[in-house]
Parts: sequence; C-alpha cells; structure tokens
Amino acid sequence: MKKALVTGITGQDGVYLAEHLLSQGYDVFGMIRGQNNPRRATVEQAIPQAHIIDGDLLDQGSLIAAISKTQPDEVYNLGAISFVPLSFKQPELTGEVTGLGVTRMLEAIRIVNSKIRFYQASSSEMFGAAKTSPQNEATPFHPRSPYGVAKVYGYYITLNYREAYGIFACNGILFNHESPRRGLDFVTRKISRAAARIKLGLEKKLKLGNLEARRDWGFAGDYVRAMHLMLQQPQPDDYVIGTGESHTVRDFCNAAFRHLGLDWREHVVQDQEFTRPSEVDTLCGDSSKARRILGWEPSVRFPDLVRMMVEADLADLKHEMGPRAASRPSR
Ligand code: NAP
Ligand code: G4F
Repeated sequence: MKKALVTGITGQDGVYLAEHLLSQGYDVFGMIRGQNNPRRATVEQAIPQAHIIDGDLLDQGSLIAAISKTQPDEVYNLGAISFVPLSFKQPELTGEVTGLGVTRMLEAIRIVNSKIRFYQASSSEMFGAAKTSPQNEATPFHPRSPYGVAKVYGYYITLNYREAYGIFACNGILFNHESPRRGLDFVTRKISRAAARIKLGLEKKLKLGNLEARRDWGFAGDYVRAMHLMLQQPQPDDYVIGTGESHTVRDFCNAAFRHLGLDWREHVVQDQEFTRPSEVDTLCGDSSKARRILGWEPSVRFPDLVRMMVEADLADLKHEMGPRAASRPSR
C-alpha cells in the first residue's frame, strides 16, 4: 500500500486530496499544526481513515520527524498562508510559511529519503500581471502580492531540488478552484454564503471589492486528481491546471443570486476595505500540456460550480436554523 503525507490537510484541497488518495488505496497521513487546532475535529469527522500527524512548515525538526515517522512514498505540500489579503498584512510570515516552508519540506525529504516524490502547490497568482492570455507553463511570472512572490520562491526552490538533487519534485500551477469547502473569506464562497443568507432573510447586503477582476474558476475536486496524476508520471515536471474559461466577480454574483431568484444589484455594495494594494486583474489557464500528458480534464463548468456552492450553503444554513428556516420569510 502506498503512503502519502499531506500538509494543509485542514484546508479545502487537503480534504479533497485525502479523499481521493484514500479512494486510490493509499494510506494517508495529514499534517496538522498547533495545539488544539480547531479544524482537527472537522478533519477527523470528514476523513476518519486518515492518520493525523503533528508538524508545522515553520519548524524544520517537525518536518524531519513527520517524514521519518510516516516514511511516505509521496508528499503533497498544500500548507500555506493562502489568502492574498492576509499576505499584504503579514508579508514576512507569508514568506516564512508559503515560501521558506517549501525549502524546509524539501530539506526534510533530502535528508530522510530523497526517493520520496514531492508535489508543490504552486499558483496562478505567480503570473499576476501577465502580458499574455491564456497563461501556460512558459508564461513569465509577475506576482502582485507577497503571497504571489512567496509562491514564486516555492516554485523555483522545487525546480532547484529537482535539478540539484534529482528529487522527483513537481509544481502544479493551479488556477482558482472552489467548492462548498472553500474558506468563507474567498470571494466565491463569500458570495454563495451571502446569497443564501439573503435568501433566508438573515442578511440584506454583501460588501465586495473589485467586481471587474477575472478568474478562471474550477472545481477543487477535479484539481486534486491532477496533483496525484503529476506524481504518477515517469518524469517530474510542472503543469498548469485550469478550465480555460474566465469570468468576472460580477458574473459570479449574477449567477449566484439569479439561481436563488434574486437580483444581485439590489444587494451588493462596493467597499474599499476589500480592494487590494495591487490587484491581479485577469487570469485564464491553458492546460493543454496537462490534458495531453496527464489525460486530465475538468468535469465541472462555471454555472454548475456556482449552483453547487449556492445549493450547499443554502442547505447548510437551513440545517443550522432548523425549524426556524421554514417559518422565516425568505426573499
Ligand atoms: P486553504 O484552505 O487556505 O488551506 C491552507 C492550509 O495550510 C490549511 O490546512 C492550514 O492549516 C495550512 N497551514 C497554514 N499555515 C501552516 C503552517 N505554518 N504549517 C503547516 N500548515 C499550515 O488552502 P487551499 O485552497 O486548500 O489551497 C491549498 C494549497 O494550494 C495552498 O498552498 C494554496 O496556496 C494553493 N493554491 C490554492 C488555489 C485555490 O484556488 N484554492 C490555487 C492555487 C494554489 P490551519 O488549519 O492550521 O490554518
Ligand atoms: O477569492 P479571492 O480572494 O482569490 P485570489 O486572490 O484569486 O487567490 C486565490 O486563488 C489563487 C490562485 O490564483 C490561490 F493561489 C490563492 O491561494 C487563493 O486561493 O479573490 C479573487 C478576486 C480578486 O481579484 C479579489 O480582488 O476577487 C476579488 N474580490 C472582490 N471582492 C474579492 C472581494 N476577494 C475577496 N476575497 N473578498 C472580496 O470581498
């Protein structure tokens, strides 16, 4: 039985990836940081078959211990400070976790067993102010946030350990991917949650920043399949993963509210608080290499993704409200 160690197991992708690896017959170890991590119980409930192991990307010794103890065949490094606005507020910590954390994990692999295959969660945020569209593996990087800069560092250190030490290390350059498990602060989930709350009469307004930003939004469940496929190839390489379609934040609002019979223009207000010091205006991924070599393709398109997220939030809120949901006047 193959063994995989996943950092960031408490995050959106960590849970989907662990489920996928378990379905492929893997023994899965999920790394959790901190004392009494509040998300530990959620992970234990969602994926009870996964083993939890302590560790922190800020702590070299804990990574060496985790690798020595679990002796994995594959390591998936999903742990990061992944929220772009937080990276502007805490740029140094972002560099430590999202950037240097990659080096610490690669060092642990090099020291304990350099045969371990390594996946690095690289990001389309590295393209930032790209001059060409869609972006592929050859598109130059121009990051626009401390998060993007830290991911560029993580990308190159992964490449360097491949070239310098022959480690089977791959970068998955993933475009935005979403799901009902997406963190509540990311724009898609913020919209789907608010639309559902407004529908149930729990809220009236939704404050957002830049409505014109364009993203290539796919479904997280599809994207974790690509991570696994990258580590099953004969040679390590880097791959762009995206749908090839991009939409504005405004489009997402329109689709989400319309699905509930609401007009987004009556509820969405713009607030400077949610605009960024420097923005990534538009991203769109060209994953022809992944389609050709990995045989990967997305299964969920934009309208279905929006529907999936809105329906899940509505059901979740109704469940939380219990009988109150039926008696409350909805919009
Ligand atoms: P997420 O939901 O924000 O999860 C981030 C994970 O990182 C959490 O499990 C968090 O654990 C963990 N983490 C934070 N600080 C850590 C530390 N010091 N040591 C170890 N783990 C730490 O992110 P996601 O959406 O699942 O994304 C997974 C990865 O893919 C991230 O690296 C992200 O940057 C990258 N990525 C995401 C997308 C996307 O659209 N989702 C696109 C491209 C790349 P706690 O619960 O302890 O905070
Ligand atoms: O949902 P977002 O916060 O995601 P962003 O910044 O694109 O980053 C996500 O995708 C990256 C892949 O490209 C990952 F690497 C990263 O870890 C993360 O998962 O924002 C999307 C867009 C931005 O242009 C933002 O300015 O939505 C715009 N936006 C407008 N109003 C907002 C809001 N974003 C957030 N979070 N909140 C708003 O109120």
